Amino acid sequence: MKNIIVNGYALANIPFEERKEASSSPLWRWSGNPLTKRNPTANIARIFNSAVVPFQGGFIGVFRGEQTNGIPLLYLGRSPDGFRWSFDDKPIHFVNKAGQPYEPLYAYDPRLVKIEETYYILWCGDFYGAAIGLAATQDFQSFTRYENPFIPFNRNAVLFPRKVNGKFLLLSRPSDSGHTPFGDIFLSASPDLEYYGHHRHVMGPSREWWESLKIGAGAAPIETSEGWLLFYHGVASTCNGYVYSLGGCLLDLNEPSKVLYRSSNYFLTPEEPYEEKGFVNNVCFPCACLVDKDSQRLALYYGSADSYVSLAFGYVDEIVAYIKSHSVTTAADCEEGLR
Ligand code: BMA
Repeated sequence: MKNIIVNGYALANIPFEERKEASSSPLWRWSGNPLTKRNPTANIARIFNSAVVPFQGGFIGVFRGEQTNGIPLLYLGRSPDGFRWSFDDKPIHFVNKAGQPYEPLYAYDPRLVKIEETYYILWCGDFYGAAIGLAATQDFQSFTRYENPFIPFNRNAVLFPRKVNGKFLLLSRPSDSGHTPFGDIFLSASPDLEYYGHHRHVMGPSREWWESLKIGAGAAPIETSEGWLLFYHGVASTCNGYVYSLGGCLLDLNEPSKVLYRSSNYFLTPEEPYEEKGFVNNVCFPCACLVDKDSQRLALYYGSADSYVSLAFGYVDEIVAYIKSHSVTTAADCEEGLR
């Protein structure tokens, strides 16, 4: 296997468990799944689709808390080891750049990306319809909300962990106002996270059943010498509703709108009881990934059945090798994405 260089954290205390059973996927599930239980606090009925980063020797996360009143909001959670979490009782309080309070009507599917010394939270919230929300924090105590990056409808926003060619890069998935039956991943550039342009198409659904309806970026891309490793969700439509699986691809380092390799197989598809059965059945929804660049160990946090947070593990070099050896791309994947 080619020696792969991974850019990112040296994370000796990454949550990890070695593979216990043989499988054809480069990812395996934690034997203790799911990580969260129902009704973890008085106000929250379920926690799922959530984002985690290393912080001050432990881990901190922004969690989708589906409240008992049915409204999703963002809650902070803290953990010494990435496995055991405690959650705040109250949702995150945001202010805008003028210091005025901003309480989202709803907020879900957060992603969390560290760029230089700032952590950015991205989510789906209300802007006269579902749209992308963005806020910054350095200490997880004060949170400054940016203006809405895009007009509605748009979801699944993820930032790259560094500027590329001098610009912040944001992946997103334009959608509709409901349970969108379509969806491609697009890339947009910004000099300041306020203004976005130079939009490019990255990739759309494929001919594989598990990602034949729509796709959406999952965790923040991981920089490797073989390209940006992106985990994403793929959706299939069945007679009993949507099925959310999880797969991966490698994007060009300098022009990430170009797909280099794309795994034709999913990495995880709903198979375990906590993925197949829950508030919404058959959902594996990745939102965050921790990587130890020295050992190549990777921990992926994904939402299961819209009810729990679950964990999967892998080695970056094995995942990259798997994507390359199972790759099927189309002309639309590989082009610059500008028409
Ligand atoms: C999507 C989002 C996700 C959810 C998924 C399955 O549209 O709302 O938060 O996990 O549907 O219900």
